[in-house]
Amino acid sequence: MHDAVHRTEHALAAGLPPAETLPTHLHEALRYAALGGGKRIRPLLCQAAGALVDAPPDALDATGAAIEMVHVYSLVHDDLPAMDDDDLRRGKPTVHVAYDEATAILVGDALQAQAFLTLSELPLPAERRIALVRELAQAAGSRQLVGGQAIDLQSAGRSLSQPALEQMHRMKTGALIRAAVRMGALCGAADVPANAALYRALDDYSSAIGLAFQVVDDILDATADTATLGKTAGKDAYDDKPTCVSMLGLDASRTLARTLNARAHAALTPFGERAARLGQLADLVVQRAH
Ligand code: GRG
Repeated sequence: MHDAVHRTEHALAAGLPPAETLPTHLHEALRYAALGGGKRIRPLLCQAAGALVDAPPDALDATGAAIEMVHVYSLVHDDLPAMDDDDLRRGKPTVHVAYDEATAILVGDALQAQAFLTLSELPLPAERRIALVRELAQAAGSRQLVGGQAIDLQSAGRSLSQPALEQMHRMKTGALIRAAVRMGALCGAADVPANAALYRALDDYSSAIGLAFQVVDDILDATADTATLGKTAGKDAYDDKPTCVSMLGLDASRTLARTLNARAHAALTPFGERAARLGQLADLVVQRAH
């Protein structure tokens, strides 16, 4: 995993415009946002799913970097005063604090465009590149990531039913996680109908860990301190946001995270040892909350 994180870091550093490229202020901020931080869970998932189908490692590295670019853009925009208004992310000042608001908006815009440019230039056949672009565009769009964020912003101070909360999390957090897993597989097994069982199992896996990821994020927001998280702790309660912890309580949330982990592992059973890395990633997500 350490090696995979290193490869992602390298692919991101190589895939982003150098800080000396005009406008230097923007590119400096862009690299500040994207490099040297974060758990890189989505690229790790992409690489682990790709390993299952013997996808070419260089394509997986660049694909993981593209997914991370979309993720970082979403974090930079989420931290803006118009959204979550946060001043700490990955243990350092958020982009609008370190630079300014306009720069943070532009950093997000540029990262999103760079992600799709990266996919369009992958060392893969054209139809595979189109399938990857489509997958990421669907996950990042208004029916998934952006839509989930819109619902989240509307729901502050309101109560949501448990299915509505779950739906929001599937859109806001789960969609990009699902895309990361599917895109890793697409790098090696492009024919989805011919590999229907594989994609069904991977979707079951990512649906479980996508939700577990959010449950754990809610638990950590309620239990960990700011220094450990690298972002402001206790923000959900402060913003009066409905979360898994506020609805179910801490113990039931921890039990749910463990149940979802078991579900993720069950989905991987048909692949045996070949899916060991995906299994370890599910454990990594859930163990953070204990
Ligand atoms: C602005 C379009 C738009 C979307 C924002 C990312 C996001 C959607 C909101 C952030 C708030 C939040 C707590 C989301 C749920 C879980 C999540 C995405 C956490 C951050 O991801 P990690 O834990 O972060 O993988 P690192 O820093 O490790 O990459």
